[in-house]
Amino acid sequence: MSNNYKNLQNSHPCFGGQKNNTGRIHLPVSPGCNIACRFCDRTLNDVEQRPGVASKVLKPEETIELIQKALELCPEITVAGIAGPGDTLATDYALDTFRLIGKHFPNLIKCMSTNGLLLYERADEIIDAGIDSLTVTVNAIDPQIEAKLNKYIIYHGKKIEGEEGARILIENQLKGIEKITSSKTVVKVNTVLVPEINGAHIEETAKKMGELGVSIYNIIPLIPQYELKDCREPTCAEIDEARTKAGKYVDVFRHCQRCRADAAGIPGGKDVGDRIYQRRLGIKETFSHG
Ligand code: CLF
Ligand code: SF4
Repeated sequence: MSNNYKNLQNSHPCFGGQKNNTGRIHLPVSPGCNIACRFCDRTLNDVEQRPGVASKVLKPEETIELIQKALELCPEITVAGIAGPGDTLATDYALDTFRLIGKHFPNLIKCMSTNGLLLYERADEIIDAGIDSLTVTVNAIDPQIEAKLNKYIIYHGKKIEGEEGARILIENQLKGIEKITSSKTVVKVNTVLVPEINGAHIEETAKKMGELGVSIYNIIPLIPQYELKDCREPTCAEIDEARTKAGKYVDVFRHCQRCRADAAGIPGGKDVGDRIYQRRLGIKETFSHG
């Protein structure tokens, strides 16, 4: 186990640090996404508590004051995370924000989340920006299965649908993960569990992630919506079974709160989001962790 992962297990709420009551602030600086998950309803709003939902996209320089305020209201916050509302690598705003955070709050853990389409080609920038923890959402490693979860990708300006798009996405995710795990940045992988689609594929995915050096694996139950609105949400027993199977190959995170892209506070505990993001608006597109 790397030292960096060991440190995060005490200080990062999504890497084991939840036992120490640590918190995070999400900064919704990334507009627009470059893939089309079939369960993702990209609407910004202020009502729902789920990944990908955020209220208002911020400019990188606007985040500094907000972080300051969040730390005053919730000193337990140890992590500044960016998980949407769009993909963090589809634009430069997330990396620009992390560079600013590194200057202003050198002690905060920098946590970034991506769908991984551009991970391989941008891996060096992530490492150079000093990202401490990176989450990649990998919902399948088989293009046939992935195509049932993702409609298309927009790759270097080209829309590529179905299995062909899924194959490119998976290839870039796996190559990108391998590159990052060989650096100081600790990698977590998230998988959205859709029992009818990837339920029987979790073990194979987890095994691959273990082989690639991923530190921790998070299985997130589907929130049925958009094109997958008729799929059912996994039962507690199914989630538990998937986590147990995955646990044979890689550490498993079991406390995910399916946070919004503008969450602030202690996941599942103290919530200061409303006091930080006073203008939670219902506009435009969104994204996140998946
Ligand atoms: Fe945020 Fe995600 Fe970093 Fe955590 S959330 S960017 S890794 S600081 Fe955590 Fe929230 Fe689950 Fe995400 S509980 S949705 S896993
Ligand atoms: Fe993009 Fe995330 Fe939505 Fe998938 S879940 S389409 S990666 S915003």
